[in-house]
Amino acid sequence: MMVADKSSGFGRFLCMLSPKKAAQKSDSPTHSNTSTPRGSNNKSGELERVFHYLDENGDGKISPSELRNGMRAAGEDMSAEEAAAAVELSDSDGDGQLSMDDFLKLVEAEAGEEEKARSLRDAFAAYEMDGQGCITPKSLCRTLNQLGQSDWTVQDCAKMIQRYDLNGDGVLSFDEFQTMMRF
Ligand SMILES: [Ca+2]
Ligand SMILES: [Ca+2]
Ligand SMILES: [Ca+2]
Repeated sequence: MMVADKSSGFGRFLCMLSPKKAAQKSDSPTHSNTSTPRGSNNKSGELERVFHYLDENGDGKISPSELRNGMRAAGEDMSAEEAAAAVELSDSDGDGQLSMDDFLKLVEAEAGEEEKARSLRDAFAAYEMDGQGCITPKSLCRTLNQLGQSDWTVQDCAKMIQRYDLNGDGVLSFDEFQTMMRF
């Protein structure tokens, strides 16, 4: 739970920082003369800018305190311990700092998680009982039928839900759905 909260905070931070805020640092008065082709390495170029933005002392690495300062500038409070943990997570060579590669890995992992969470939410919304915030046997059955799985009965769906219904209320919450999708 704590890890998830932290990572979503970091994702928000990346959204706030990149690419517009980072772009503001390069002081071009007009946007029109930056006619760089929007090629395939556009995204990693943006991330490089974010990296250099975070790297305050310019040593090519992001220390936990630099990460923390960057987060604070973006309006995210992060404790020294959290910053150290976030760095440690992607620190491949164990020097306690993020190299460019480490940073790209961290961002990629973050983007992957966000993407996964988004598609899970979409999937959940498709199966969810309208306005109830949960998947019921009826709503699951209805959606499966719509998807062409017409041999699924409400009883089948109830059984299916039972297997992943951790709190036993007969319906799937998003958390339970998430657990189910891991298998
Ligand atoms: Ca640095
Ligand atoms: Ca490192
Ligand atoms: Ca439940």
